[in-house]
Amino acid sequence: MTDGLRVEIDGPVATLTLDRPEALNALTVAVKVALRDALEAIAADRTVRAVILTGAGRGFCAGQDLAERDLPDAAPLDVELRERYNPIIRVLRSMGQPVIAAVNGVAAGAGASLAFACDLRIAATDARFVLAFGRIGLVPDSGATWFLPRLVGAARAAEIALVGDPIPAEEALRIGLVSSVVPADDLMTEARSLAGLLAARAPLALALTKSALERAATIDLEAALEGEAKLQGIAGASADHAEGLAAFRAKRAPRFTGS
Ligand code: LHQ
Repeated sequence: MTDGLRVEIDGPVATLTLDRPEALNALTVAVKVALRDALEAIAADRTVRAVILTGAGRGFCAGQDLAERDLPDAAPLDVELRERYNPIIRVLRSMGQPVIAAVNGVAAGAGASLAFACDLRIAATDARFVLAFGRIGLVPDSGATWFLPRLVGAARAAEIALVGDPIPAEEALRIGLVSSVVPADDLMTEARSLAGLLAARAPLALALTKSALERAATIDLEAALEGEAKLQGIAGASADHAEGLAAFRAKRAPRFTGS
């Protein structure tokens, strides 16, 4: 437990819980630093194979802690983004392990961006996404303008970002923003089950797949085809690929080691 963030490692699955329920887990400097440190440590930990990000209480994350913005030593917004938010988004995207956002309640402002930056999102029935930036005269940040069009298409992204109406969980499911919606009481069971499934996959192949998907967003088909060939060369030479083939032939479950 550090400064509003709970870190639990259970075998190959790490669960990060934003833990300031009284403020809907709004992000203070301490939480942002703790989250970045925890993600960087997990990224370097080969024993962790899947990550869950969730929130304590009735909210997922209400974005920037607005009370902290009133403090005399609060950094200018652009500095705060460059120094505290953007590094979190970068590590979420670059770490090899898949990250699941278990969106237990409202995800607003940079809290929504955090969920968008995860690889997979599952939501509780009463979760909602709020692009709250415009309501306080700000622009979407922490990757929201990059992730949204890629997740839901340009037209829907413009509607969400400009109009800013809350998106309830069922609507988020319909437009592809989340991959499933489950009753609140089942959310963590579902998240752990999905994490367990991912943790049983070949870690190197998952990491390479993440990097291929990331790169594909900014390159043409020719470059994507060549990039896939290069990554497949790496995956194909791995012990996990040999193990996967052996397990298939022996009709047994594979035991991947990440090498
Ligand atoms: C909060 C917050 C909050 C503190 C609820 N802070 N206490 C990056 C760079 C640097 C600076 C600028 O920003 C950014 C990116 C951003 O994230 S900008 C967007 C910042 N976030 C917002 O504008 C969201 C503000 N919150 C809301 O609009 C509502 O609270 C939502 C829609 C999230 C939830 O509404 P309700 O379910 O009705 O809950 P509530 O409003 O009653 O909030 C519950 C408590 O949480 C309440 O405290 P209280 O002591 O009255 O019970 C709120 O003050 C507190 N809280 N958000 N961001």
